[in-house]
This record gives sequence, C-alpha cells and structure tokens, in this order.
Amino acid sequence: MNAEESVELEQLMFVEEPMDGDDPRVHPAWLPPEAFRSLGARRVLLHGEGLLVDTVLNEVSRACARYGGRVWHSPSWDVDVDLVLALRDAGELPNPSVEAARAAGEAALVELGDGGTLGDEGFVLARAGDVTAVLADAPAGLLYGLFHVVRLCAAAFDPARPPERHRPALRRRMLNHWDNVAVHPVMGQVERGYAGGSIFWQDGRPRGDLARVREYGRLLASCGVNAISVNNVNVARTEALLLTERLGDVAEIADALRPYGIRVHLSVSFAAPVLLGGLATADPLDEAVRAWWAATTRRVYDRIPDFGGYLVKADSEGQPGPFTYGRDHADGANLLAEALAPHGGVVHWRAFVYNHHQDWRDRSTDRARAAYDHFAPLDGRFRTNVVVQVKFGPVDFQTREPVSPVLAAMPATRLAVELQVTQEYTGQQRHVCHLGPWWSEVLGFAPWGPGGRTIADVVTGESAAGGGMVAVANVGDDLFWTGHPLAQANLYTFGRLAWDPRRDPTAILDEWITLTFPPSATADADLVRRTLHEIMDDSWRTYERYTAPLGVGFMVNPGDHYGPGVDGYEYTRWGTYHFADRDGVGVDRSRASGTGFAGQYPPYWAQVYESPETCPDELLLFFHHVPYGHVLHSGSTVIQHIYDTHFAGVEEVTAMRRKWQTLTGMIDPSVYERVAERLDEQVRCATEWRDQINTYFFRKSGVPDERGRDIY
Ligand code: GCV
Repeated sequence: MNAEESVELEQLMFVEEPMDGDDPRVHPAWLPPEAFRSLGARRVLLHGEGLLVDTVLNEVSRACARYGGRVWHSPSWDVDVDLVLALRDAGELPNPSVEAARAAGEAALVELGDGGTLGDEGFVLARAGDVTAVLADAPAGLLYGLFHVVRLCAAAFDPARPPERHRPALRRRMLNHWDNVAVHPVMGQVERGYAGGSIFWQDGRPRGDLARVREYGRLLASCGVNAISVNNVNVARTEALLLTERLGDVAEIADALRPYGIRVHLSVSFAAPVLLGGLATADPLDEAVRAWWAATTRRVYDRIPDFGGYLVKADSEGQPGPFTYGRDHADGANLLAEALAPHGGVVHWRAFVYNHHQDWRDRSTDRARAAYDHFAPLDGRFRTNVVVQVKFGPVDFQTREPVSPVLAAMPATRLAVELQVTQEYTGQQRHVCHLGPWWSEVLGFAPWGPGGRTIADVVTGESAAGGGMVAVANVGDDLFWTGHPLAQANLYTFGRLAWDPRRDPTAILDEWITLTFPPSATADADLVRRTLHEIMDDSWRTYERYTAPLGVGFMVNPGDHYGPGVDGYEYTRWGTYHFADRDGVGVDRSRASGTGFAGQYPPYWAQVYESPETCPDELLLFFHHVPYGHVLHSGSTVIQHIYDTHFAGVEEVTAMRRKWQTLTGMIDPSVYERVAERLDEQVRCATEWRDQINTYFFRKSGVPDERGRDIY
C-alpha cells in the first residue's frame, strides 16, 4: 500500500461514525459543527498514543471530513501540515517541518520558563513557519489543546501569534449532579433540576442513553471540567446501592466519560455500613466499619480503576453522619479518606451543616454561623485526601450573600468552593441570570482585606494542591440541556472559571457566544453578539434588583423556591428570616448586638461588616437590622432603594425581551422560540416580585414611593 492509499484509509476509518452535533434529539450547545470549521479545513497531524489521543483523533477526523481538511496519525512519511498536535515524548517523525514545529513548541516552553513541564493537563501552543504546534506531556493536555484551537478559530493559525502555555489553575474542576436514581416523591428525578429528567437515571434505573452521556462529557471537557458526581448528595436507599450492588451502573457512566478525561465520583451515605453492610453501627472509629469501607472501596476500584472518590453530605438536613456516634466531621471524613487513600481517591466532605429544626422565635441561633462553628475548630485534623467543600456563602446559594468565612478559617485544610450552576434561587432556568460576574466576585474576594489572598488563591492552594471548584450541575434530558438555552452559558462559564478563576467573565461569555452562535453561520454576527451581551452581562444584577433586597435573601416560595414569598420562610424552622416589622428590616449579625456572625471574618472584614455605616450597601440587610429611613452609601433610603430597584428590575427585563425580539430570523428558530417563551415568563414573574415586595414594604412601613408609582 502506498502512502496516499494509507491516508485515504485512515480518513475512512473515522468518517463512518456519526457526526457530533448532528443528533436531532439534542442541541449542540457550544460545540456546533460550525465551530469546527476553521480546524476542519486544515491539514492536521496528530502524534502520540492513548485513549484521549484517540478522542482527539476522532474529533479532528470528524471536523476534517465535514470541512475538507485532512488528518494523519503519526505518519511514517512526509506530509505538509497546518497543525501538529503531539505528545512531547512521542518519537521523532521523518518530517522536517513537523519536527521544526515541535522544536518551536519546546523552545517556547523554555522561553516561557517554569521548568518546562506542562503536567497532566497543560499544553503549549507555538508557531513555526506556517505550522501551529500544540504540545502536551499527557493525552488530556492534547484534548484541552484541541479545544483551545477550536475556540481560537483562525487566530490559532495567525503567523504572528506569540507562543502561549496553558495549565489549569485547579486540579479538580467538578460538577455535582443532584440526580436521583429513583424519582423522589417531592424532589422528583433531579433535586433542584430545571431541565427535565436526569441524563443518567430514569424511574429507578439507568437511563441507558450512553451516547448522550458521552456527548455531555465532550461538552464538559471542552470547557475544562474533569470530574462529576453522578447522584444526589441526599442519598436515599436506591441511590445508596450504587456503591455496591449497582456499581455496574456507575461503571458504565465512567466508561462513557473516560474518553473525555472525566472521572466519576459518587455520593455515598454515611450510614452505608448499616444500610448495605448489615453492621450494627456506622461509627467511624469502629474497626469493623473501617474494614467495611476499605473492602467496599477496593471493590469500587476493581471495577472503576480511575474512580474519583466519595462526596458526603453528613449530619445535614436529615442525612446520617458521625454525630450519631458522638464523633465529629473530621472523624467521619477521615474514615472514608483512609479507605480511598490507597487508590488515590478523595473524599469531598460538605460543610453545609446547620440546624434545620430551628425555632424562629430564638434569635440567638444563626444559620449563617453554623458551618464555621462546626468546621473551623477542626482545621488541621483532616487527612490530606479530604476536601472540605464549602458553599460560597454562609446560607444557601442566594443571589447575594457575603462569602463564607469558612473559606478563610481553615488554612491547614484543603478547601473547595461550591457554586450552584443550577439556578435554584436565581430564576430556575426560566429567568436569564448569567452568574459569571457573581462567581468572579466571589473568587476575587480577599477575605484578609483588599490586596490580600483571594478565594481563588485559597481553592487553588499551594502548588495547585487546593480543593478546587465544585458546582451543582444544571443539565437534564431537555433538548437544550439546560431548559433555558442561555443557561448553557452558566455551565460553560463554570468550567472556564474552574480552569482559570481569575478570568474576566465577560470575556468568557464572549467566547461562549462565538462558539454557540458562530459568526460564519450568522447573518449579522455583530448584532447577535451585542444583543446577547446586552441581555446577559448584567442579568444577575437585574435579577437581584427585582428579588430580595440588599442581601437579606430568601423571600421565595417555600419548597420549590420559585417566585416571591416574602414571608414564606419567616416563621419556619429553616433559619432564613428577614425580621421585617413596621420600623425596619434585616438581620443583626454584628458582634455588638447581634448573632456575632460578623466576627467570624478576619479583622478587616469583621470590622467593615460590623457597622451599618461601613457595611457595603448590597449586604446591609444580611448584617444589620435597620430602619426604613436608613440612608445607604448610594444616598437613597432603604425603602426608596427597594422601590427604585424593583421598578428598575422589571424595566430591565422588559428591555431584555425587546432586545431578544431583534434577533427574530437571525438564529436557530427553536432557540429563539424557547428563549422568547422564557422571557415572557421572566417578565411576568419579575412583575410579581416587584409588586409583592413593594406592596409588602409599603404596607409595613407606610412610607410612600417618592415618585408616586403604582404600589398596591
Ligand atoms: C440537596 C438546599 C437545597 C436542597 C439541597 C441542599 C444541599 O437546601 O434546597 O435541595 O439538597 O441545599 O445543598 O444539600
């Protein structure tokens, strides 16, 4: 067989597979075939071996088959190429221009400094003559490098492009699925899921659509996610069995995701030794319990050698935990960590622990304090393969909360910050609420004072050994993955921020727009880009304006957490109160006269938050109970601020809807229609929020709107 025939054969091997992005059951999200046009029109040489190298080969082959390019895998003859994707330790090729490109990549690495290593996931991109080279130490690096080239489009082939090196700031970039295997009578198939059913489970069984799981892995890898947990942190009987009898179901998911470099983790029940093992106790210090976890974990690794580890919600909202046995969270976490350690696994132990049977009459108990009170004293006691996973705020994924003080209180512990991509409290994927700016604010917060280390630094840790970033996922079996097509951007943004927590969220959004609505397939690309930015950039602040004011939180309907319910949680056991009366509103969390929560911060912020005079406006009611006439730093009174922001919020949503209408006929009609429907609902719901909040506070305070607008 001559060289040309061999090339044809190599190409044929790959074009027979179905094209990604062609499956009519599912929207291609940010990886439509068109996004691969630039890559697919090139001559590409791939060099190296491994499962993920095969994935890269498949991706490139499909793109080339579609757009007329060519691909060679480690050819033993000379070829002209535009792009080389090579493992650094793969042998020399008899191809001078390819070797020159590789040498340019190596030289770039030396020039960029830092020891010249790229690690398990990094890559370098450099130009040599007419060739772009992407080099990596390991196959995952090549996969991430490939998606980088896709994002860059033609810019990846710009002769003037300077060399660049990329490595993820965080080792673990993880999504948690709150998917139930068996449909929960209240929470359904996916707890806090707003995108249909689960992509993994259906009515007590695996869903069996592994092609979709694989497609999901592809989307995640392309934005940088490398780990997922596949079942809800609230572990019921059926879900507990995933650890033992039903481990095969987890293994199938792991097999589908492995080609995209994604490791699978499992939420487990702390009571598993009793529930599944028939032991009389789950006491973490009991020898039989330790042996049970060790043996069970060994069996997990026999079946799934690259298994990531366990995720645990213990002693929280009714889940079992070490408190039953008079032990603490370090005892509990270390038990599982010990079982995982020989296999390289980690335990993610959640810090979301509080009293969910609080008496609303008791003002001395403060849910915001709980995680710190439980966990800060345990600093230094966790094994090195424990990651304490801390919700970003002290309460519960609200639209606005201060950053959790736990993140500054455990220097001797690996900490991960937990975000919520699923929009439980931020519009439930019926409202446009782009969360990138909020997450960036959280990650950029400097708990020890301005200019000091940030939350991004904490979760990165020394030599990237921190706990990383975790988020509750927002996808389901919906045609658009996320219910609201624009909520795909939140998932994408999470992945990109987890890769680099210091990136500008607007730039990330821009990247998402370019991929999802490729300019080459759009009649007026500038209009589409501009309109999406206008709708999405500030949408989190818009959402904040028409919902609970000034950081006070909640005010949602109890149970489903959608829509306004100002007093919905006021007299409940959940510890989520606003204390509005005829004189004022807010929670006194100062040290001087309140719950003392402000004192959980390092001195700079403890002092800032302590006084209503220095507390930032947006958090005023989180930290203080103030009269309606209290004057904010903005110059407005609290009551007038409430009225103004609520009127403004609805106007902004109405404007969003108008702007969206300018895209009629410009984009995929099914996307257009779905977003249009949801914007109608957003306008309706925002109006309801405005009227209920304004009316509530007008009735409480008796203070009229100084602009005389309609309040009921
Ligand atoms: C999985 C909130 C949600 C619960 C969720 C819990 C958690 O309270 O409303 O549905 O349970 O957080 O994070 O564990």
